[in-house]
Amino acid sequence: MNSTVTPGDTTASFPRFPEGFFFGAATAAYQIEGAAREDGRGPSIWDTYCAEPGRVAGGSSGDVACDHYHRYREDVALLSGLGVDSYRFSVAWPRVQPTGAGAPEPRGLDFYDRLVDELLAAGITPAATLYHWDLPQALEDRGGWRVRETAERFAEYAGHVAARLGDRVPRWITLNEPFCTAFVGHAIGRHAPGTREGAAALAVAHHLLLGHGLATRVLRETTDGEIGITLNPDRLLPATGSPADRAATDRAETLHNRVFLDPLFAGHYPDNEADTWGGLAADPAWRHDGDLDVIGTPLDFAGVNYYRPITIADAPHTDPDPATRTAVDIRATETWRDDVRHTAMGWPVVPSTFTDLLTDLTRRYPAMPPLVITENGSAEDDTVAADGQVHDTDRVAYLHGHLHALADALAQGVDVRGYYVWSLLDNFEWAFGYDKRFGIVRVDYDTQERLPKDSYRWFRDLIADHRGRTGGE
Ligand code: IFM
Repeated sequence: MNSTVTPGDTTASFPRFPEGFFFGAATAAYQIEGAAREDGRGPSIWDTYCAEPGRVAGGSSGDVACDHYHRYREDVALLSGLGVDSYRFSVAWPRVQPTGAGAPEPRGLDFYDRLVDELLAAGITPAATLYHWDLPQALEDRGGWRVRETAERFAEYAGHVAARLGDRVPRWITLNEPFCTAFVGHAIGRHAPGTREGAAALAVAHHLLLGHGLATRVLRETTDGEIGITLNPDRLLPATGSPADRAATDRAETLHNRVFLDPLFAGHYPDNEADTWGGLAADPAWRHDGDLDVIGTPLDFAGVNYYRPITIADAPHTDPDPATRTAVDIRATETWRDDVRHTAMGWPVVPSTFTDLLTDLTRRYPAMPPLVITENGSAEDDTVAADGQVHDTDRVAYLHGHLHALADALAQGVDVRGYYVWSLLDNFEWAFGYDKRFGIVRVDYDTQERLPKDSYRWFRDLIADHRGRTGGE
């Protein structure tokens, strides 16, 4: 199958997907909703983080974002025009429980109720993510994900959302990318809460998994919908064939992937922890008997977010600069590659690594449920051309390459049920603020005008082509 496309070539042949394969678009609450202080929403750790000088590019925040809270009908109409089978959104915990505990705020649930009904009326299957990083600040003040109690609160929150939406939402995702919460949030410090805490980051990873398992059990009792978790497993490649770089890649594999995949889908913790963490996890008091059973509660699908490969080299010395040092030092570093294009995020574009990741996951975790690609896409330096349109040829080429790579994985026997593009809209890209645009629809943040890009039309045509041949989801 042809996996290459030259930039600008939007007519190259579409990849083929099996009957029943579904297509969607994804977003997340804090990145698009705005309305940060409306209808009883409580503060989240991202509100706090954004308010701290120097944390987010341009000093921006999700206070207004894409104003989706008020414009969701327009956004559902865009989804409808795209022809997607499904829309993946996230529910903001601080809208549902402003302090992360206690009775739900009905106005918060009402918003998701309206959104779900709007989607269903448009013939679009809602897929709800329960946690896409916006922890209620009140829970952070009580220890956040460092403490077991937050896992229990998360399960209660899941129950409230499922009680209201469970009759109409057939696809549920507990967590989005726990790697980012645990390590980008608590070891690198580039996401909220923005700390560098060493062992606490490992406790966070564990409590996230525990919360996922507890929430899965509550969802099972409350809804008939499919339940999964979204991870961002990385395709890690050693910079050279040297034993040192290979060993560094093994450690990175544990940090990025195995810390989540092994407990979820193999029933144990990684067997190379001592080598990876050094003394950090010598006494993991946060692990209790029976936790692995909860974490391994069977799922209907595993969500995979994939963007780029990471090249790893051995880095034997701890970074002496406290400003850049991470609190979990696995003696490995990411290296730049000169041989490929990079997106506006500086991420290398190598679609074949997507195929490799998926085939490798299936081989290493035979007990893994079917996969759903819950995010894939690229940030590009889009401009509005003289004709008033956004001709985002690089994004089209990226999507084309990655969808062909996905089709290649399917052809090799990997069971993938659907694909969500990231993202429907340009939005708040966390510490990068509004500088990075991932949308297939441009958002003018001054006017809130939505402008579909060439990639929107390309994806729309791909979906129509698929449906024309197979009938769709
Ligand atoms: O914008 C994020 C999203 O919130 C989680 N996955 C990666 C995307 C791009 O960085």
